Amino acid sequence: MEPERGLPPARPEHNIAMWGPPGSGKTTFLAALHIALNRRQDGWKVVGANGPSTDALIRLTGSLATQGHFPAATRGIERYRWYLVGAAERAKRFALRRRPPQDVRIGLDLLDPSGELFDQEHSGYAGVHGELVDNLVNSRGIVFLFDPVREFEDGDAFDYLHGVLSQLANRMLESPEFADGMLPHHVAVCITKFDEIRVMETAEKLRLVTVDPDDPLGFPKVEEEDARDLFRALCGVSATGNAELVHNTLIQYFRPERVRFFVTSAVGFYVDPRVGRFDRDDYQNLLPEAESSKAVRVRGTIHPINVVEPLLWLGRSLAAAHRAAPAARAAGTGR
Ligand SMILES: Nc1nc2c(ncn2[C@@H]2O[C@H](COP(=O)(O)OP(=O)(O)OP(=O)(O)O)[C@@H](O)[C@H]2O)c(=O)[nH]1
Ligand SMILES: [Mg+2]
Repeated sequence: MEPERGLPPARPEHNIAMWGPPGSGKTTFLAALHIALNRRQDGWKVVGANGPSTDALIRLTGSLATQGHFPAATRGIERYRWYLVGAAERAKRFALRRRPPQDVRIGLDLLDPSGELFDQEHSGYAGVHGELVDNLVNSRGIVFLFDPVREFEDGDAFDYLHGVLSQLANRMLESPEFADGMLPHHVAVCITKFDEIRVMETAEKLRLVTVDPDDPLGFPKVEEEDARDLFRALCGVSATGNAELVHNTLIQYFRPERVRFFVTSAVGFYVDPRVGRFDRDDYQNLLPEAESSKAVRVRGTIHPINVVEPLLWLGRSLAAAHRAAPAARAAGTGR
């Protein structure tokens, strides 16, 4: 999308769909976005494009960050129209063009479906499942959430991927954008819940964990170029072994250069205010809601990890693909 001036239209142009099994962290990821942007302090912010989307942003953020509550399971499909607004290169633009500074806006039309809708048992085009497939056909960006904790226990990520993906491919068969047999979407594959002990330990065993010396909190991280290796390793230890198929299936359907991997956590690691930085012996940011309860709540302040990056990458990639489209059509490549 081109950077816009003045009031943004009520409908951001780039449809981005969240994709992942129930409980993989789709809604929490979105709920963490405001805080994630706030902590970066680089001028980017999230702004609702209309009243209901603004209300949802306030509600999701407040519930997670202030009250420490995780969102309830999503019912049907939620839609949030938000803008990422950045103040990039203000001074330079102003000096060069002698006109008022211009914000950079990335429109996100976000679909947050219930993970249940990706279940094969819902297959068929009727009802909300059909709407989900329609929405994927119309979106060009996908945030694909892979929950390693669910994979350790249930190992069903592949089941939640291949049924819907087959339907998506089937629906796009006649589209010129599918001419080379690859779907046109950009896919940000997000490994969620990096803060969980088993996920961290897997990354450590593979020696993929580093610490940025400039990070005042000393948080462990996995470099972007290593994220795919961690993904494959986590797929390899899934309960059914089927997750190994997930990586290959993604690469089979989507252009490899349009798939990027991110290691993420919506809540991040716990930081004891008295210590002020990451503590290897006490980093879990979840607490049981009540004694002997399976439900959890957030323990301390949230420090989202790689929540902004996938959305910025998708927003920028879709804007670039959109700009390149007329030239590609003129050259006869159809994209
Ligand atoms: N450790 C950890 N747990 C998380 C994180 N994000 C979410 N969770 C856990 O995952 C649960 C489900 O998160 P949701 O965001 O509701 O997942 P969803 O994918 O939207 O689920 P559906 O709406 O049912 O499809 C939460 O209740 C938390 O227990 C995270 O960053 N770290
Ligand atoms: Mg949800």
